[in-house]
Amino acid sequence: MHRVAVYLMWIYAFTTDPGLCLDRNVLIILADDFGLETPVYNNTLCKTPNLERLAKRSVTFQSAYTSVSSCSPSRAALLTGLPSHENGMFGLHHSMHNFNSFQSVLSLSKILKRHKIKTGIIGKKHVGPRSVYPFDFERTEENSSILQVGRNITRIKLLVRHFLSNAKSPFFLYIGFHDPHRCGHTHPEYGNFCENFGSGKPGMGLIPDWKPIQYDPNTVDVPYFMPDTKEAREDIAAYYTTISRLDQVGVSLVLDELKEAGYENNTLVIFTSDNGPSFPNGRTNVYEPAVKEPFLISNPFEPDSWGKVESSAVSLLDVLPTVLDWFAIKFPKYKIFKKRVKLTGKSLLSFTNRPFETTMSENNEIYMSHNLHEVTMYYPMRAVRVNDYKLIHNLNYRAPFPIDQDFYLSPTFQGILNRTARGEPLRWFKNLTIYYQRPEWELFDLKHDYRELNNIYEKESIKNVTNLLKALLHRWMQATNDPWLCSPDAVLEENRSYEKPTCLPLFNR
Ligand SMILES: [Ca+2]
Repeated sequence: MHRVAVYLMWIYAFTTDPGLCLDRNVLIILADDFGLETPVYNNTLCKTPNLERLAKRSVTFQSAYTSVSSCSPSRAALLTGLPSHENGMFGLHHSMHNFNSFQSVLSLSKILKRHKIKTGIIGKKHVGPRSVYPFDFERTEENSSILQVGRNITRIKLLVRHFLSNAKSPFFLYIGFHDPHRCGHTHPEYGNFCENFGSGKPGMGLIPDWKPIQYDPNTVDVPYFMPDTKEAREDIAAYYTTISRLDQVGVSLVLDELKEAGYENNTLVIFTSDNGPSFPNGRTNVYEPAVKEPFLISNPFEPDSWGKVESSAVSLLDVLPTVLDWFAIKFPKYKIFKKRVKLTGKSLLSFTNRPFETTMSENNEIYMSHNLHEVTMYYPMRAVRVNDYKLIHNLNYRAPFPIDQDFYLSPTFQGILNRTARGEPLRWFKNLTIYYQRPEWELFDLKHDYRELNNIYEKESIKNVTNLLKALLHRWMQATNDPWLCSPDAVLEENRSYEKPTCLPLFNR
């Protein structure tokens, strides 16, 4: 459909209902534990031709960050616009971890349903309770096999087709792929990244729409945060193969279904990942490989913005404001535990509306809030990134940094453990002592130290920068009603005679 025709439809929608934009839809494609291993982000070895195709219709954000590098907390943050410490999803949702968002939280799907926008979720949900995250159409791990709805791309294609054939504008469809999440912990029979699931090899089943791309471990790109060892290279090669499944469905099949159903020209498409890959410095950290995400926004009404590469820093906390802005819905006023909820993210539509302006540069702060991953992994961290500086506050720095079960069993981490035990060279940029034992505060100059190795927190000559970042972080924690506001050396009191939240000292240093 031509752009003029689309605009006429848009104007018509405003004429009939000045409150909402009802002629349009949103499709969110969320990868699981996917980093920047794609030519869209300058890794030319890992082939993702369909993501590149989407990038040609999108604004590509070079500095997009998740607010927390853990599956359930990240998804909850994306769907509520609130950091994990505010929405209550402190760690993983499933099994004995049992984390849930607070009952009073208003999620994106709940808000959209109130406005009669049809909502659908296919694939990995991993958030709860259901009353907070209701969808009209749900095919997730709660009522299906996660491998079937999250990794079997033919099955996903048919589910998308089913949803679209029964939908009419406006709708909101959220597809949560399980690729390229690790698999060795739960389904080792399919390989470390489920790279053999549906491959057609004996006993692996066959996904008709998938043509696996195989990689030679000797020729993969070993990023700086990985050990350059045989086992790590094999891990990366398997990860690449699983990315080929994500690419072939995530962009190709799903977008083809959208086009076939006639919604290509009025659907905002957002592609991103919940958190970075399960590698060292990756998932469960707040270092760059953990929190930096692929992030594409395709606005069908603004073809002039297609192919644009944007350097402004953005957050997955911006997704909810962006979607509400797209539908012209105001964020509802509400409270959690009698505290007013305020969004700290912003709509990103202006990046797609004004292609040749540098926008939002005045608001370039990115915040992160991590608490747990698995229930045993209490390691709260708060971080702020402003321009080239990133400040990390490790609240539980007195304990060693915890390792999750999934990553522990990975060939990469087992290799680090075994080589450490045998006293062999790690061929890694850190060692386990550095990895486990972290100082309370870390400050990095990302421009000159992108590997985040040189902690300049104590550097006198930049004390003004340090103090500014600390003040910004504290202000954000206050604004988002952070229960950890006074940790680790004071107790937050806000009842009895304390009218305002007050930090009372513990004298525990
Ligand atoms: Ca994840």
